[in-house]
Amino acid sequence: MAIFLSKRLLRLTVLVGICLGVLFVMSPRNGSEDSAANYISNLFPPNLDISGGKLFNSQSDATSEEDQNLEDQRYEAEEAIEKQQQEEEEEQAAPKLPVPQSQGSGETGKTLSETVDEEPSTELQAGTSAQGSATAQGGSSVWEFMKPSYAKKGTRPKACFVSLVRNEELYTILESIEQVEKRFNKQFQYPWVFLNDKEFTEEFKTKVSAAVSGGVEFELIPVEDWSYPEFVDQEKAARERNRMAVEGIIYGESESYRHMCRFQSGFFWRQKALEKYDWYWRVEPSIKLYCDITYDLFQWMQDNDKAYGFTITIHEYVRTIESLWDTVKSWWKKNPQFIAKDNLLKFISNDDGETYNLCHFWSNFEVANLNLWRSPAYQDFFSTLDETGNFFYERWGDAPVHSIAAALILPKDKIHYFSDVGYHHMPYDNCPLDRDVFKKNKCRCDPENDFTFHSYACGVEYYNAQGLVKPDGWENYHN
Ligand SMILES: Nc1nc2c(ncn2[C@@H]2O[C@H](COP(=O)(O)OP(=O)(O)OP(=O)(O)O)[C@@H](O)[C@H]2O)c(=O)[nH]1
Ligand SMILES: [Mg+2]
Repeated sequence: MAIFLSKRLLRLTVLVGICLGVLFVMSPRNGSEDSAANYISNLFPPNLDISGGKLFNSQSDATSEEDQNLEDQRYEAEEAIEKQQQEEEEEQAAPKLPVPQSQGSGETGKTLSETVDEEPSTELQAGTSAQGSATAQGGSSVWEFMKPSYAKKGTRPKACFVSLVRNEELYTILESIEQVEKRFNKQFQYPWVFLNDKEFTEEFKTKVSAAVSGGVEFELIPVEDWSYPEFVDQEKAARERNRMAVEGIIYGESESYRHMCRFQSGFFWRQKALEKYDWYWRVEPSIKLYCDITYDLFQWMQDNDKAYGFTITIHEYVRTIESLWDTVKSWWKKNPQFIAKDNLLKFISNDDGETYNLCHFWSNFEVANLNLWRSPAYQDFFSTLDETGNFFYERWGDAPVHSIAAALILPKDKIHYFSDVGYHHMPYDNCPLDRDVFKKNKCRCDPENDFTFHSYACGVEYYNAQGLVKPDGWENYHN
């Protein structure tokens, strides 16, 4: 075996020597030793091993012709691998998003809706939802999926308030309940659902039950909906939290805040207590309702084919969502069938999707249809986001997650701004600017404090994206 190996080694050494000699003769005359070496190495694929050791097959009697064949095959295989790697890298690179024609930038010349039109419509799996009320019968859009929950216009919708809350927030949630009951729910008596990652105390349940006018349920969140998925590296998550704490990022150090944001993004709508409902209104501790709400918001949403309603818009802290938009873009590229025709992209991007402008609906107030989040499109969107682990490594908030999804997967006319709902969550107000609404609904807020057109809010982006006429004097608020 040793003799066989050394004979072959000798043959190869001679062969390599001849080749190197020829190459040296062909190399540039005025080059240094380095340039000659570069010239030679550039003739080979970068990852080809020319050391010789691996060219031997010590288990066979292969002739030099067979050696050559093996070498050729190996070369071809390496080329194929390289080509595949290159294709994969191109695939993963941030996609160029379609540019609406109305912008006239002339890049790809395609609007999102055109992309959707051209794409063969991908049949969605029929989803299950509240007592079968939104079982999709096919169709590629989220709206198709949600439509069954709009079938009974003019009737009372299956709706509830939902509050994720801690036992220690008993008195601040009681303040919120009092506001909502006084200004709205005493007329309508919609039920409340309270969710907690810890068991609610008896005191909490007793005092809250006494404060609400309709039914009430208290539900413990299953531990798997409020814990680390196995693919998250918890040590890395802890390191990133420490880094954010040092940088002074709000809630940067908080582990529970991250669980909360992930839960509100991907799990609240899966809770058992919500299965029987199509609609929810999210209520947080210490909020205020400044005006009477004299009509049924849920039924209005249902009867007017709305899916997502909000009161305040705001910009996100960029440090908390650094890689979110790239993740969204690659999801978008892979799933054009989920992007709504006539979506609200302009609200969340000033450059046709190239970058995120940080605008979002402030999710501490939401009146929305649960089937939006139950839809295959949103579930796919959430899973894609979740798999990055960045709810934990960064600090992705449920507000940008909900808002980006709603802006992309819903037609824009399904999204509604409740300009008439006076609302406060520390430190911002939505205070009706319309004098008649203000008077009729007995508002108790200072219109001067209305946040809608403030430069840190995104009211301007929203009105522009929806093609709405801004109220007279809005510029005075834009500071
Ligand atoms: N059960 C439970 N609820 C939580 C936890 N953290 C936050 N929440 C609730 O989740 C909602 C959002 O949390 P907040 O602390 O208000 O977050 P935020 O609105 O971004 O921040 P603030 O400006 O401080 O209000 C609130 O309804 C909280 O009561 C938690 O660890 N457990
Ligand atoms: Mg809050």
